[in-house]
Amino acid sequence: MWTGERVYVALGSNVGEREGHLAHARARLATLPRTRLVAASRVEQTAPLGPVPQDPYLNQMVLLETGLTPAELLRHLHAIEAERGRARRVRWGPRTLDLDIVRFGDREVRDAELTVPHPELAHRDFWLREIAELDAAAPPLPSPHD
Ligand code: A4P
Ligand code: MG
Repeated sequence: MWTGERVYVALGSNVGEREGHLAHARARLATLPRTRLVAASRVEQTAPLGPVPQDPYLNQMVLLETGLTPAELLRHLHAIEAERGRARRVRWGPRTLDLDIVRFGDREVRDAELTVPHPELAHRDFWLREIAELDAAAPPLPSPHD
């Protein structure tokens, strides 16, 4: 029986071939070790958030089930970002591909590399919409406490 945890990963792009960057990310996430891509939300265009003037984003959320640890998944996400030429220059600045771990099962992680759930979760309407869409497509199993 599959025992992976449900993980929500946010995809964002506002530089270059935005659709292509998202498609690359989906394909790579689907082939990570011990990982299954369960569902993907619609892609939506969103106005840039934050202090840096920049072009609109394409955003999407995918639902994974994975046996990777949060730190292992983060390493893979950074590798996938690098494949699309992601350069880390300005925080919250324009990027070819950004991959964020929004939720990882029920875990709470707070270390130098990773904060989970993602601190912006409550402030991004499009993430909340996308999560609802994924949960409708693949309803979570009832927890043992329900
Ligand atoms: N990190 C910590 N927690 C996490 C996590 N939950 N998931 C660390 C992924 N990474 C996490 O990230 C810097 C470091 O954050 C990573 O090395 C990792 O160790 P980064 O991607 O280099 O920097 P960033 O993306 O500029 O910063 P941050 O805080 O991740 O910002 P966000 O939340 O990604 O926001 N507007 C629209 N419309 N749509 C967007 O998607 N995104 C941003 C960036 C700004 N404006 C946007 C959007
Ligand atoms: Mg990021």
